[in-house]
Amino acid sequence: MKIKNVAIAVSGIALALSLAACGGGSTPTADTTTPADGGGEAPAAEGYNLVPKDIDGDGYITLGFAQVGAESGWRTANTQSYKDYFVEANGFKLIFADANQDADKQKQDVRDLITQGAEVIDLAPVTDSGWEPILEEAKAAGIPLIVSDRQLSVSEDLYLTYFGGDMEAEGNRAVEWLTKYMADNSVAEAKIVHLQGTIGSTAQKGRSKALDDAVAANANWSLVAQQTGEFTQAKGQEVMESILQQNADFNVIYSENDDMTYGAIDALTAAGKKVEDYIIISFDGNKSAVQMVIDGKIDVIAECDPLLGPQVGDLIKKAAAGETIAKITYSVEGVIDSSNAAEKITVAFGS
Ligand code: GYE
Repeated sequence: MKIKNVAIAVSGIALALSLAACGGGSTPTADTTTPADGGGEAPAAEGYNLVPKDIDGDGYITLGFAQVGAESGWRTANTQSYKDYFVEANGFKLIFADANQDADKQKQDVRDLITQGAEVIDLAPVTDSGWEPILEEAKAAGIPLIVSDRQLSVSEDLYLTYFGGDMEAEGNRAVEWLTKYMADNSVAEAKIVHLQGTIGSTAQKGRSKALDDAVAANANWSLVAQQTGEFTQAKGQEVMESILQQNADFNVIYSENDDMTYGAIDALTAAGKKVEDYIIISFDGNKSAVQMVIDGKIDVIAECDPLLGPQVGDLIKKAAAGETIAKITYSVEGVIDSSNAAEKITVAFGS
């Protein structure tokens, strides 16, 4: 046991050095000494011992990224941040799999990444359930698995670490903003149209829970409609069109991402409604959405950071070097409204 620990520590340092060397442009040294399972005294992260490493000895860690799809501006920025970061100059290679928002396809994607030679897998799960068998397969194959962007309802011994937003906290920030806005502006009632994201994703579950809880707690808040727009602009527009056709009476739109918000705003405009007459709450913080806050169309955006590639890369390097990393790391996020939009647009992602 002791000898094994020393070997792991040394190989971890060797890999860290080889990754650092890659950054500097020199030829990386292969690390072939680490056994498949870390198994050292300090776990890679709580309840989990597999350590990311260069299994095939080609000098790079190959990341298999099981991505959700290409449904939104957030997603485009997220994918790009992985493609930009996981390159040989940073000590990595990337195999990219797009699940096209299909949870079943994504399960096969993870299996394929294992057979294609991924040395660590990053899973951004479409939905949060049914993952145990696949995660066990990855573990049995000695491939550490990172969860990013959306969380999973599985026990913590099945994955190394989670990195991404705290979706319920994002929802709570939006709800707190609305509570204060109503008090400051003497708005007596919130009659809410709720556009939900992909049902069963933690992005939807957390953001929806925050609103459902607030509606239950406030007698003057009610849900006029609650329907999924699947995180896309087209579906957001379609759902809002049908709500408008039913002549629903509402003054608040709680839309779980910017793309559905764009669709809803298009539907309002096409129906001859004045966008400024509604309190519009959105999530993410794409540059065009922040511009809409400046223009007075969107009232508040609960931020969600898509630029996860370098941050996940950092965690992988730390774990590879033998450090114990946090089981969960939430992105630092706030809200964007008229008070800070001019400053936030200068650093906003996307277009
Ligand atoms: O808010 C939405 C995307 O999972 C946080 O997915 C992500 C969400 C994001 O489609 O725009």
